[in-house]
Amino acid sequence: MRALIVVDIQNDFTAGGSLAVPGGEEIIPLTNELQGYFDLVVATQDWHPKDHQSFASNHPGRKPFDVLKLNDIHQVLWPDHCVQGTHGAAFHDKLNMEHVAAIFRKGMNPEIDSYSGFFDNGHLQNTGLAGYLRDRKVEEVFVCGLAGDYCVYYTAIDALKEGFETYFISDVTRPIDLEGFQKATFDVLRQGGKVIVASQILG
Ligand code: VGL
Ligand code: ZN
Repeated sequence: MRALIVVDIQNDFTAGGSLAVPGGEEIIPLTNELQGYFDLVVATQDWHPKDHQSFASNHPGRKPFDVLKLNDIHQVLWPDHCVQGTHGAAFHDKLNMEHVAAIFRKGMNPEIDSYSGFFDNGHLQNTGLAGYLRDRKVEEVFVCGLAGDYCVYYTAIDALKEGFETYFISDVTRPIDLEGFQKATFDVLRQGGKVIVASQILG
């Protein structure tokens, strides 16, 4: 079975959002089209409480994109984004959610960030995604969404660690930082994943 994991296509990561990824909304038409080619489609949703420690606003004197150690883990500080129940946290209106079988929310623990759809950044707690995919006999996972150098990248790496054959769809994502994205795709390859483009699936 083949699953598509649609990562964090939410208002705050697209045009007009508080942490808008350049061109983020451009990937929505292909994301919608791809869904028809999979046995299973799941989505992840960044879903933070207001007091989340990844927000610069919760560290007086710090500003967005500063870096610090949070409980011993490297942490980029972000603008407030994807706050639970807000418009910014909702999926983009143009994203087709009709065929999405399950939504895995992440980033709820205020003390730790969670880029991957599988685990928090300390690998302390899992979201249930790996077990869900295994229950449905998924062996191959394909990842797309936002942002390519953060949540999509970490989701792909954890998929590999969990033993799934993993495909990173490089033209159905956009990064926050281009250099980080190049590193991310090399790392996916190095760890045994495949980097592909949508046309290889759509035919
Ligand atoms: C993300 C930064 C902070 C992402 C989430 O979805 O890539 N990036 N939270
Ligand atoms: Zn976040």
